[in-house]
Amino acid sequence: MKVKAAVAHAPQQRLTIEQVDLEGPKAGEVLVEIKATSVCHTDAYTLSGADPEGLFPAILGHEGAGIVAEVGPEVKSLKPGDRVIPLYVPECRHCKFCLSGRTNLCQAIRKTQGQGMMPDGTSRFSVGGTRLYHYMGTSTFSNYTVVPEIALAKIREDAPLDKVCLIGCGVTTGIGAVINTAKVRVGDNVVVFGLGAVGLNVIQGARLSGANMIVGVDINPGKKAIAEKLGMTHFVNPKEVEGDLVPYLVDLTDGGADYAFECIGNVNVMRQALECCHKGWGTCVIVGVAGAGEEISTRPFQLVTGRTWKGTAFGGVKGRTELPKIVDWYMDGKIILDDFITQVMPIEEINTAFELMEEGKAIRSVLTF
Ligand code: NAD
Ligand code: AHE
Ligand code: ZN
Repeated sequence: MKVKAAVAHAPQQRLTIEQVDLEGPKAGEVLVEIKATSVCHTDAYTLSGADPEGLFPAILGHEGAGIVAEVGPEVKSLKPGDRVIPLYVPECRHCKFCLSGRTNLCQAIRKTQGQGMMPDGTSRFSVGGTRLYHYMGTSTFSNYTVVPEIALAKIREDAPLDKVCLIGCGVTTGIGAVINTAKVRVGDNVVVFGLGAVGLNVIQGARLSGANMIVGVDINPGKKAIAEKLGMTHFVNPKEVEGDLVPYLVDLTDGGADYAFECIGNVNVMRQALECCHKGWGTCVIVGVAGAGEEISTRPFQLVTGRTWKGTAFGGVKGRTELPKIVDWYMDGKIILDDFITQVMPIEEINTAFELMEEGKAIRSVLTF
């Protein structure tokens, strides 16, 4: 079938809206009509050329929501008309990782997903006979996409797709990082570096967990107001701090953060985030994604003296099992989501959405088809 997609032909080039060929779903696959998608910083990171797994030409996008249009052979859990959120971390419920009870990182299709292919090693997208790569197993910058059944969370029928698309990444990642990965407890002091959709949702998760101090750190003072609405108690602009940021944060939090979250993708900030943690027990959670070849470093003494570095993908959430509950939280008014949507625009304006994100003028732009 012919579909409308935003194609990324090469790194650092504008996306082009094109009519693209999409093959129907094969065994275990599902054709989804994407109704809305938002742009996450990870899309911009891959488009920048910094992603070691970045492949071109590709159809990017991983924060979307849609309706099942057709199911391939052997698909059992979904039917046409079901509302779904695509999952860049699938949940097969059979692999060693799924059965471990220790991680959400299902590995059933990770290899082919990283190669921009469906699990059978081929692509469903092409244009003018040229193969297009899938992206993160989701490729939501297209009005139709083919996704493995194990990478679709079925959600309730009354969920507004132009809102809950954010649950496909930013909202879930931020809240999950706090609740699943860090397991923040009542009274903990939390420091959050980077107040984009991910960091703001860490703030929201920290408030829900009953944190005491919730310190937000961002070089863009325009993020202060929304962060305060979500529960931030103290704002720190590193550009306004005299002297080193780390001792400033350690002082502010009476000895250091119980938990610090890096939500930027900057390896220098990842070091600051670890070193502002409390001696003896503070834990730093890495959420941001850093570019090819970049590495983190610190004095091993920081770890010897009781600080921990850990990381999280998709907030440690098992998507098929847990996303329906997160959608319920939104529908029941337990979590804020609408405030993150700063722009709504047609897919034709997707390049503007990327520009607004880079300029710090958007939290999330939602694109509709
Ligand atoms: P974003 O661009 O919307 O937000 C980043 C924020 O960081 C901005 O407010 C910016 O002003 C701030 N910032 C930039 N440099 C800074 C600095 N030196 N000090 C303080 N603040 C600074 O991005 P986002 O969509 O919220 O994503 C954040 C990061 O999380 C990205 O690296 C993204 O790739 C990653 N991410 C990871 C996961 C995961 O599963 N681990 C999921 C989603 C996003
Ligand atoms: N391709 C990158 C990896 C990027 C990365 O870490 N992605 C996160 C999700 S970011 C969503 O906005 C993730 O899920 N990681 C786990 C995984 O298996 O990819 C690289 O550096 O190679
Ligand atoms: Zn994302």
